[in-house]
Order: sequence, then C-alpha cells, then structure tokens
Amino acid sequence: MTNHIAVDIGASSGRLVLGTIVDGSLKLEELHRFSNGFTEQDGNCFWDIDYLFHEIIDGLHRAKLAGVKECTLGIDTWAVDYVLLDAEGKRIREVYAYRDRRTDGVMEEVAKQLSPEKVYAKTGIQQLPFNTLYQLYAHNREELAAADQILMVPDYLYYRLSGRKINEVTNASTMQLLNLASRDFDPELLSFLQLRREQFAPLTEPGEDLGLLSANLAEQYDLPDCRLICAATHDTASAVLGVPAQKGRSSAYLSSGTWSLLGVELDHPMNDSRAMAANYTNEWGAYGTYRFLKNIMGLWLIQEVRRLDGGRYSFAELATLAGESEGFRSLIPCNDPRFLNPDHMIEEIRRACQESGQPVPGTPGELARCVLDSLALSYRSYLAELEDLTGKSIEVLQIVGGGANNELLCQITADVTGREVLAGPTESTALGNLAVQMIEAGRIADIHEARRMISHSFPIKSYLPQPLPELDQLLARWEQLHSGT
Ligand code: LFR
Repeated sequence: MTNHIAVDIGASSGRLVLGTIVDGSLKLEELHRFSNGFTEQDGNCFWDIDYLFHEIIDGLHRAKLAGVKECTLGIDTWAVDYVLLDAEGKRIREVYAYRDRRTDGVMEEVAKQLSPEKVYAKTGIQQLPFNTLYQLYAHNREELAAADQILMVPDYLYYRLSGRKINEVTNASTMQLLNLASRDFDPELLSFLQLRREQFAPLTEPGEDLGLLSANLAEQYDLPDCRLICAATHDTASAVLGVPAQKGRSSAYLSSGTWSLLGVELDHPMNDSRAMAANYTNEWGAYGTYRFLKNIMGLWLIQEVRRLDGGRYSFAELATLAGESEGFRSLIPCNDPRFLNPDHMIEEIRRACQESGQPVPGTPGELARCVLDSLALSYRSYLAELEDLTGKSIEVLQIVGGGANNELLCQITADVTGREVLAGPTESTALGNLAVQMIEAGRIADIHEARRMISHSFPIKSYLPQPLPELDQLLARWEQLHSGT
C-alpha cells in the first residue's frame, strides 16, 4: 500500500491529506478542506457530527477522482468529547462541544466528593472544566445510564465508516477516567459516575488494523478501497508524533492551533504533587509515550476576535495589523478561564485590560497584538515551569501546527523566551497521523525514522531571539497582572 490518507479535524477546520513517500521524503497533498465549529442551540453548544462524517465521505470521493484506488486511512480530532450510542448503535443525541457551559462549576462540585489528589494520582490528567469526567457528571443521568456505548468523537467516526467500536487510548486518556497503573478504566471513577466498564469499548492502541471501509459506503459514494488504521486519534497526540527530530539540543514542543499545547514527551508519567500543583497533564501517547504538557488558551482568542469582527480580515491580515500595532501595550492573563467561552471575546479582552488599568485595545490589530504578546509571555512562564518540573533546561522551542505560520508570534516568542524557535511543519498533526499508518504498513521502521524523515521533508524556519528593550519592566508587568488575578 503506497497511499495513506489522514483525516485531521480540529475545532475550527478539518482536512483530508494524502501522504506518500517519494525518494525517501514525505509528500503531502491536501485532498479536501472544510470548516468546523460548534453551534449554540437553546444555550448549549454542539458539534455537527453528521456534517463532519459527510465531509470525510466527500474527501474520500475526491481522492478516488484524483486517482487513489486504494489507501489506508487514519482519523484524528480534538479530544474530550463523546458520543452516546443506543443498543442498536444509533447516536442518542447531538454531541456536546467541550466549551458548553453545562460544566460551569462542576469541577468544583466534584472536588467536594472525589479528592482531586486521588484523581490526579490515578489519572495524571490536568484539571480542565471540560474533561470528559466533568462532562459526563453534568450529563443527564438517565440518558447516560441507558447508553449502550460511549465512544469519543474519532472512535465514532471510525465506527460509522467500519461498524467497529473502539476506544482509542490517546484520546481516551483525556477522559480523566483511565488509571495509569492498570492502564484501563478506573473502576472507582466509573462507579462515581454510575457507569459500567461494558459501556466502553476495548482500549485500542494506535497502529491497530481496524479492517476495511464498509462495502456499502464504498459502493454508495464511489470511494477508494480503504483499510482503516487506528491513528493516534487525539489531534495533539498526532501533532506531537509529527514534531521533527531534534538532534543534540534539548527542546520542548508547542502545538499551536485553537489551543497552545506546550510540553515535552516522556516515557513515564510524572504525576507527583508538584506536577499537580502546576496543573500539568500526562496524556497517553503512541508507542509507550506520555505528553507532559499544559493547555494554554491559544489561537482561539484570535479566532473569536476575527469572528466577532465579522471575518473582515484573514488570519494573515490580522497578523500584519498586529505587527503594525504597538507591542506590549496591553496584556491579558490569557489562560484565565474567563476566556474559555465568554459571551463576547472582544468585550472580555477589553474588560480585562480596563480592570488592570491598561490601555484598552480598540482596533482588530491592537486586539490581535494584545493576544499574541500575552501568548508569547505565557509561553515564557510555562517554559520556566516546565524546566523546573522536569529538571531539564530547554534550549529550543519547536512550534508545529497552524501557529507556526504566524511569523510575528514566532518572533515575539523567541524574543520573550530568549530561546531559538524552530517553526514548522504546520501540518504536523496530519503527519503524525500518517506516520502511524506508514509504520503499520511497514514503509517506515518506527517513530524515530518518521521524525527524521519529517525533519528533512519540510521547511523549518528558525527565529533567533532579538534583545527586547525594557524586558525587565515587561516581565514585572506580567507578574503583576497575575498576582492581581
Ligand atoms: C487541541 C485539543 C487539546 C484538547 C482540546 C479539547 O485541538 O485536542 O489537546 O485539550 O483540544 O479537546
């Protein structure tokens, strides 16, 4: 098999990417791209999962038209969101989006009944209000008890394509229900939610052969012959697999998209009390790895500014406007939960600046600049924390994902962190997804070879830190902003 297709769906867009190996290099071809986003109905937020399924079908049909007769296929999406199935395998309801506000205050409520220390010792997962544990707690009890199966979003998409039910591990770990020691669902956490182990499918590792695409679908929509391979179905797991090999120097990765995921790959979980206090996560990776990382609010802040501004400017234009605006004029504590899903992001940013006595950003360029400056400063703080927790100094920051295209963000990040930033590839998530398929197909030996191949197949841009005038004052302002929140 020489054709491999990655289905990579993030919170704001999805794509089908064809990956091949030509003369020892990886080549990507985008077959199909579509938008994604949640919609609000009666105060709740939902994904349109049927739309996403049909976009996958559409993309596969285009692949066939482009000459792909047979291929392997892997799927990754964002994490934590789930789909309930009844005994006939039919979806019970619309799929809640993780920014839905039904989980407001739930984390605190659960903490009164279930010690957070115990949950962290078991799972090693950071406390985020939208972890599946809290979403399920907030879900209608009867509906949950009646569910025959609980699948995560990519598991469900595999199921629709093949009829096979799995719970893939990289994504399942974000439920905050898996036990690091037993490497299965934790009985105590399940019973807390009044759930049964049988409501979940067997845990499945990336690389597993999931069989053929359903013959009915292939015939009905004129699709290629597809063998489904279990990818690292959490997009961040795939993105980290797709980080290029880094020789000699110690580095951290920053997967920059809707979220900024900053961390390092470990071969063992680090779920001690310090990691818990700093709220770092140990999400399960492919090939026995763990993603020791922190969620930072990310480009969601800019996506919302853009949306509320009526989409007047593209992301590239917003970056240009930000570059023309005065730097470090107003800063926000960008990881504050107030920015998770405010009623109006622009107003929320302005309010935060006003409350802290800073100039209020007016134009889209000023707003974008405020966000980018604040993100870069947060990367500096979290890198220091990461060094402290792991006991290792970090010389280089490797930025992958869409944010690697944002030259201003990459340069300010280098300047503020005082480290070299290596940016690219932007399609690291699709690459990580494809790497698992290629390893499974015997075309690449292992993930080390895949990462070496990624590093020589795509341009990676270096940003060296430039001295920042008045850095000390800037850092003092940043500190003060956080001591006041
Ligand atoms: C990134 C991501 C993060 C996860 C968040 C919610 O797309 O998957 O890793 O914390 O979305 O699922």
